[in-house]
Amino acid sequence: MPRTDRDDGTAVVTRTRTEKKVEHPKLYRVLLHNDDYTTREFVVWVLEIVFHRSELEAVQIMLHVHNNGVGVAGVYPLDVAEAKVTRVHALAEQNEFPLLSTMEPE
Ligand code: TYC
Repeated sequence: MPRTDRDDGTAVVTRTRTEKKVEHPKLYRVLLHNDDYTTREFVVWVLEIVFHRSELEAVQIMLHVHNNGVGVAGVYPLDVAEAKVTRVHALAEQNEFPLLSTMEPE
């Protein structure tokens, strides 16, 4: 650290900031939407497999979506969130359910 000694015996020490502030990647909420056709069991399974939720969390999130129309499955950086939405749609299509997933900035 640069140091300037003064004649009076005191000194000034200056520090330059070398590190940038930590950058927080923008996060996105991945949402599940309610519908009348997808089974509760399938939504719980998707929450366990795609979003790594415990069975209890998965049931709670599924019921929240069922009762409120929409709910948060998880919060992720952009690329991860996009991959989850794509995976939900692929699994829904394979199983012939209309389950909808979208994302929004946190
Ligand atoms: N409403 C569906 C039913 O009663 C269950 C459901 C819950 C569907 C959540 C989609 O994202 C969803 N079978």
